[in-house]
Amino acid sequence: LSKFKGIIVAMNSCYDRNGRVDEGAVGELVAFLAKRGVKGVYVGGSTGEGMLQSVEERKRVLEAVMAAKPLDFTVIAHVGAITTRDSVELAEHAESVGADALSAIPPFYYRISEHGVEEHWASMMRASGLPFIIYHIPATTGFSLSKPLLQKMLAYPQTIGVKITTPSTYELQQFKALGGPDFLLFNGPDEQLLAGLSLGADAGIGGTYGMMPELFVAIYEAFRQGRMEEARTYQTWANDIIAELLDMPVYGAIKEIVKMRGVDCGQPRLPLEPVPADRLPAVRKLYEKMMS
Ligand code: NAY
Repeated sequence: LSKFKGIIVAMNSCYDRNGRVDEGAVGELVAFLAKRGVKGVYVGGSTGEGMLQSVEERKRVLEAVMAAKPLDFTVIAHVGAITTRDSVELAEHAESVGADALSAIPPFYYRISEHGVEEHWASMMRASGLPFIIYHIPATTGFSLSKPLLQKMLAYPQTIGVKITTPSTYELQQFKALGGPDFLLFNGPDEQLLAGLSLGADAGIGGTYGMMPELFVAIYEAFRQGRMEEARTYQTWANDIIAELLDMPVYGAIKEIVKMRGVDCGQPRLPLEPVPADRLPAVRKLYEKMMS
């Protein structure tokens, strides 16, 4: 499981001027991140806009990642979709192209029972031999992973972990206790990485990691080596930047900063908002602060 332990970037999807998937830019982004010491990438999640893409587009983004990645670079394919059918197709595809693991949110919009969600996730596991990571993000999906459902999911040997995006580390600690030492907890909120690691997270998956990978690798390494004061200084620095970022359309702003760092991934797909032109100088200032 060591290949999942570290900083994993919830990477952007890249589009050209016409809004089409830009495989070349996806490859450049993977190369940019790999050079900065991150463990791997999480493809097609919230930051990756997977839910705003067709099944074909999601496959193309993943294929571009696989083509560009270095050998020892971990790739987690987010295959969550509103229909089990699409998720199953994406799970089969992810295995066929050599991804290291699957991950999925629960189905959204309809209120699906716990049993229905379990079946949805189990279908993806049955469709591929890949390890599976539950994506728990109740604020956006409206579905909260309960301890009894997690307990049921633990009975599937493919379930290796939970990526947990909740504003409380209590739940993270409780899930870790339930899953045991070999069950992986991935910290979701970037602003809580150090808190999550302190309470048992094994790794972090985050969207702002993509624009400041060095800082998050530094937090992770300092924590692992027991340099807590240093880790706290880095996390505080990251949070000062995130606080400003959250005042803007966040996915659009991440893309603007990634572009300033050299990789043009285009605009986020509507209805996600781009940064309005009059806020671009503020993004530039934030970028300069981040690089200083
Ligand atoms: C994903 O799937 O994109 C992620 O794992 C990223 C998790 C992000 N949460 C959301 C809702 O996008 O990186 C965080 C988040 O953008 C960051 O903590 C700022 O709040």
